Amino acid sequence: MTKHGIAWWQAATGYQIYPRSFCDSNGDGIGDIPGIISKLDHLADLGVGFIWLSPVYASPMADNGYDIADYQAIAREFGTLEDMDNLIAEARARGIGIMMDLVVNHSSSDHDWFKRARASRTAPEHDYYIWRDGAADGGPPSDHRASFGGSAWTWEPAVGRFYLGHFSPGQPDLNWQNPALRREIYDMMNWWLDRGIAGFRMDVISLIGKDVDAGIYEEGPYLHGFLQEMHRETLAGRDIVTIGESWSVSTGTALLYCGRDRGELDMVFQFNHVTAFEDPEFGKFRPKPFDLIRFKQVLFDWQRALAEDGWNALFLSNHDLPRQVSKYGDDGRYRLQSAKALATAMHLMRGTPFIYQGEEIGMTNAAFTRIDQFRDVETLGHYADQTARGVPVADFLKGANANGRDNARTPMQWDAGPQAGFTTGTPWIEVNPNHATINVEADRADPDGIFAHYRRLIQLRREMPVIVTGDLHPMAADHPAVLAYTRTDSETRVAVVANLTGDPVDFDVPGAMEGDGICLIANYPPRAAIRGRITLRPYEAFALLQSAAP
Ligand code: TEU
Ligand code: CA
Repeated sequence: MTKHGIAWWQAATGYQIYPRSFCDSNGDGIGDIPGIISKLDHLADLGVGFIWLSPVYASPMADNGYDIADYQAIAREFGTLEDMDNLIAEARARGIGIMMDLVVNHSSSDHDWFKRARASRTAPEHDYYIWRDGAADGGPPSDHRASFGGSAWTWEPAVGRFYLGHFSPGQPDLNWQNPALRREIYDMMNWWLDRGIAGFRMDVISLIGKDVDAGIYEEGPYLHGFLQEMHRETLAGRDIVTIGESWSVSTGTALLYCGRDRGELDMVFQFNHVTAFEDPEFGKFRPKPFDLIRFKQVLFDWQRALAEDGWNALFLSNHDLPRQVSKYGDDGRYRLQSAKALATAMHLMRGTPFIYQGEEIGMTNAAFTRIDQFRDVETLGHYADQTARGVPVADFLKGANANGRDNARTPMQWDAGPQAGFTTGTPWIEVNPNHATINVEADRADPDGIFAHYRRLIQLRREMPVIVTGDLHPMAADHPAVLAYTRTDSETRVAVVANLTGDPVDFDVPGAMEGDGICLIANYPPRAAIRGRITLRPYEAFALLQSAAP
């Protein structure tokens, strides 16, 4: 990509499919690839440019596919390789690319590599994983905790060593120091790229450069060397898009991944706006109070950091995070208005927006009252850890409902019928009872629905270069209720204003965004001008196209 040219993925909007919960074609209660194909027209109507497909590879599903047993086979419950090829072709026929999820920090413990690795110290695959002797007392080599609870080290009697599972014992970490392993990964990536996929979303990519003996896991010393090698061996010269997921990347390190001359990735998924509101000790299961000023500061810092180089990914939701209308908006009285306000605020920033399935109709977090309603390895692991530490069950459940992953993984709500039209059988996790009113069919029938609003946002990005590449100027950074900014290029200015609270608020329009304008999008009757003091209605949001930049 050149500095002034626009790459296809910068003007496009991404859509994340979590296959298990999207659409079940055969009544086994599990979403599948033929189900996805049957819903491609919904996504084409929405206007998305590419789909980020969460993992569909062969897997025992300990972490719903983020534990891969065979990178070149499709999970039986999701379909076949032929189905996958059909999906790629059918999506392509609608102008939609398929971005695969690349999970190569770890494999499943069911992968053949690991089966051989754990059986013998002399198997070539033994060194594909990370083994250490026990401590002097026979315990684990370090006190490193697994992300999903318990020790990160698991004893393997057959080889008399511990292996590292940074997430869980079913997800042994791959040893990127081994060149033969790296070769296998690059060959596998090329095999997928040659099938016509549009790129990769790389799971927890900042972990691959770890230095275990130095206790460095995130953004370790080998990371960027490996990413550059990967780029040379697989990505270079292909018209694809890549995005690396990292829970540790900061504005200070982002350009190391996605700077234009780095030869690594196109974008990063960063989470600074999420971790800013987690408890330092109990993490996500004990949320900290939300603070809009801090939140805006994080988002605007990222806009500033990637203003000249690199590229932002814009999102509030995914399969690991709560539904955004429940977390940052109001999923009751102002569900419609707040879903649209959040979308307006995010989609008109500089970067590539990502929509998580169901977000386009304002799906909400499911509420669970018992631990046996949860399926997620993370929630169940932390439940065990935290209740053992004395956290009362009711307190844990409160945190799990606020920030647990399953609450956003309930089936896609297609219609008001039984099981929301997701399956004719029994879904793998309960359908949210509010599908009686919140569903695709009902929302799409409403010209003022959330779907129509998203479709308009996506179209604006496709049609207006200022939304893709215009400069972003934060406005009223200290306002406790309003998120506002302008986007400018030499010809145009777009003013974006969103009240992110459920109260009417007074807003003194900053001089740099005062003026008449053409309303591009709004969730209340359109305004034709903003100047002086205006009163915004609950969750009111709009964008005005104004005359040339000052
Ligand atoms: O998530 C990265 C990750 O670090 C998560 O554990 C995250 O901290 C947590 O889910 C926040 O709630 C990726 C995938 O997106 C996630 O689904 C996988 O479980 C994880 O990697 C392991 O592959
Ligand atoms: Ca199925």
